[in-house]
Amino acid sequence: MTPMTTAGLLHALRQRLGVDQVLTSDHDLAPYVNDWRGRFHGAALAVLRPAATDEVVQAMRLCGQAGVAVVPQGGNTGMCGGAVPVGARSQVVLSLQRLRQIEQVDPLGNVLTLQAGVTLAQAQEAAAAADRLFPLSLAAQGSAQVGGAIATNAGGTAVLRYGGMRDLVLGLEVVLADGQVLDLMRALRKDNTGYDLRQWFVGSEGTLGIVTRAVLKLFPRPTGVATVWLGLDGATQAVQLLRELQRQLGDTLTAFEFLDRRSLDLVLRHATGVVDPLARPHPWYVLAEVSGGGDGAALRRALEQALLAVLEAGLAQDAVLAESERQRLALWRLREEVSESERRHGASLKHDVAVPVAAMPELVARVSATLPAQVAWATPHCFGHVGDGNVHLNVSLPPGAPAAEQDRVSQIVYDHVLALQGSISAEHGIGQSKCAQLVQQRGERAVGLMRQMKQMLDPQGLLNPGKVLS
Ligand code: FAD
Ligand code: 2HG
Ligand code: ZN
Repeated sequence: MTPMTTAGLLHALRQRLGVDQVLTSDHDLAPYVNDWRGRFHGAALAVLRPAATDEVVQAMRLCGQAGVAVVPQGGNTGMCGGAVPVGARSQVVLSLQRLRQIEQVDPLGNVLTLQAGVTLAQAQEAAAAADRLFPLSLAAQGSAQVGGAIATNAGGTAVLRYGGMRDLVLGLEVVLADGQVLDLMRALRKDNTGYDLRQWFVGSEGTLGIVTRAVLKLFPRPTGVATVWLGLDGATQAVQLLRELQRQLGDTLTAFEFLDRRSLDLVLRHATGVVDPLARPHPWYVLAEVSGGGDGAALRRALEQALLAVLEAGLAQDAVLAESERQRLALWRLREEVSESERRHGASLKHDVAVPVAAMPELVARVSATLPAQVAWATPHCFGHVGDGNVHLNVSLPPGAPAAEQDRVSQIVYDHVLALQGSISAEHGIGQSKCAQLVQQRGERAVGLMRQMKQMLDPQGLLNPGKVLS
């Protein structure tokens, strides 16, 4: 068969998807080929905007015939450049943004069936309208899509109680590289019929298939909530505080986030309408939340009692409880605005790392001591998810910081992480920015097996080349 020309491909795609859904002008392409931080810039032949699984199939088949690679894209909020094409202008971006139907909310089965382009916020709203909770929550939830969260195995602020995306996916529909549809759309809590193929695609960052639909777990919607902001002396106290609050409050403790003073300073400087809620500065802060059934009064009493004990024990130095929903949201903003404030401050190196929870203070201590000693400008600010051992050890870049020094900074962080049996990507994925570290992290044998999986599912290398496995 004669390979299809570029013009032939674009013509055929326009016939199948509609003229308006195949974008080619530089102006139209710009939001799809640059990431939100302005760190990754790509080029594309076109952006495709199918509206249904069948159109994704047609696009995949045509691109396969033409030998043109496809970069699946959700909300383009990813941190590792996974949704931005790499290389010459020879790939197409396939945006899932028009697959945005909530298909079914089943309150009895506690499941939500939807298309992949639904945003996390829309999924939460659909669940809430049926008096249920879809728990995955992160600051980009207004733009990040369910398909993107599945493809990155996203974490966020509710993992402590509800798990990450891998734990929340019951069923999936995936369009494979050859255009076949893999139907794994079950709503089963138990299913031991052979290998769990769903999990191959969760966290595969668009390199093994395109997620088009999903069945997600729902939970009872908490009716009561109480939120507290605490000032702490250090990371060691944060882990002790977590365990003590869990001991006293059990599973009602649904969030336990932390940030250091540097991170809070970024927010106070760059976000609007925010104030430091405590009278004096502290080296560390924790945002803790309890939630559950009832009107919240009992939860609040239990939290108040626990706070008295932890303040008495010196695990926290000061605390402020939210007195209203407005105050609760204001406390959350202090945590959720860190990434955006960091971006406004300028370019930064991101290190989304995890270690066993008890080792988190040691990691922070080692990195904070050694980094600035070895590279003068490299003082990290730390924030993240204590219960998951997941720290974001980000470093703001001075203008003109040499690339070699930037690489050295990341390598120093990663060496400490690996020495503590940790992970160089806790929740953001590998994308295009961490491919070089994958073998060091996972070892030749595991990465070799990943390559075999990729070869089996995508022998032509059509899906998101240059990501995860370089
Ligand atoms: P994109 O960025 O579009 O894509 C990400 C990857 O998934 C790419 O490799 C892409 O090819 C692939 N992909 C996208 N859709 C599909 C699909 N349907 N099928 C197959 N592959 C697909 N992440 C966290 O884990 N925790 C956080 O707390 C968190 N907080 C954030 C806060 C802010 C302010 C921002 C901007 C981002 C944050 N993120 C966080 C990162 C990001 O939001 C998540 O990784 C999210 O899951 C990405 O979703 P997306 O739809 O934007 O995916
Ligand atoms: C968070 O925890 C996100 O807020 C973003 O994972 C982290 O901006 C980052 O580095
Ligand atoms: Zn995070």
